[in-house]
Order: sequence, then structure tokens, then C-alpha cells
Amino acid sequence: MASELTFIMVKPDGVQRGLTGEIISRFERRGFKLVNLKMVHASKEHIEKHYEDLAGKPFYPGLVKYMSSGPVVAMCWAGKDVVKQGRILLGATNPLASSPGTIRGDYAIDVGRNICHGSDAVESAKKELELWFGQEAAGIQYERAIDQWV
Ligand code: RTP
Repeated sequence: MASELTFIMVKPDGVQRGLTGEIISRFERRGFKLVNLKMVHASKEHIEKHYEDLAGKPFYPGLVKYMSSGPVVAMCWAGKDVVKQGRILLGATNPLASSPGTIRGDYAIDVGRNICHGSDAVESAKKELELWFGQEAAGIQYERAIDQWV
């Protein structure tokens, strides 16, 4: 049984650039387990809810417009300390501050097109998984199903 779950999302620019497989591969290689995934073209209202903590920031309207401009890949990942380690795999929010070897540090240069999202805490992961996956959020059933095969 995994000790922790997180919400990881490939943003519209990551999907458009064909980086979904690369991102999944990096999480799998590290040892984390994919327990839920879907591609969705989210509504403006859904993105506003996802980023409600940022409402009022000057970049918020542009962020909502961009995030609802095309499909994203929403994922639930499981594993030890996956919330914190997921953020490390992603790299710093501003790609220019991201270390080479991280996803953003290897593939992005613009904070407004930084390829991916990862929950910043266990509590926000829970909230985001519920928003994007609803009752499927726990992903635990999927994980058990996968484990039965090994
Ligand atoms: P995310 O939620 O997307 O994983 O990003 P984060 O926690 O690392 O950063 P946060 O502060 O929550 O910002 C959310 C997203 O807003 C965009 N942003 N633009 N100055 C700007 O133009 C600016 N600052 C942030 C980024 O796409 C960031 O990922």
C-alpha cells in the first residue's frame, strides 16, 4: 500500500509538445506508481476552482485562459513521499530557476508555460484529486488491482 498520493497534471503546453510520455516515464523510473489518469479539456470554471488560491494575482486571468485552452492530462501518482518528491521531479515553478535534470529545467523557459503541475502538500493533493477525479480520487482500488498482478 502506497503511503501517499499526489495530483500531477501535464498542462496544455506539455500535451501540445508531446511531453506526456516523458513525464510519465520520469515518475515511473523513479519508482512511483500511476494509479489514475485521464485527458480532459477543462472548463474555465474548473480551472478557476483548481487555482482558486491564486485569484487576485495579476497573472490569474491569463493562467485560467491558458489552462482551459486545450486538453490536459490529469494523473494520480502513489508512493513514498510522492508529494514532495513529485515537486522535485517537476522543478521550480519558474523554469529559469529549475535545475537541469528536472522536467521544467530540461524542457521549459517560461513561467507561464511550465509544462506541468504538482500538488504542493498532502492536503492540497487530496483536494485536487477530489476536484479532478471525484469519487475515484483515492486511486486505491486501482493500486490494489495493479498489486494483485505482481
Ligand atoms: P503549479 O500549481 O502550476 O504546479 O505551480 P506552482 O505551485 O509551482 O506555482 P503557483 O504559485 O501555484 O502558480 C501556479 C501557476 O501559475 C503560473 N504563474 N505565472 N508570474 C507569473 O506570470 C506566474 N506565476 C505563476 C505558473 O504556470 C504556475 O505554475
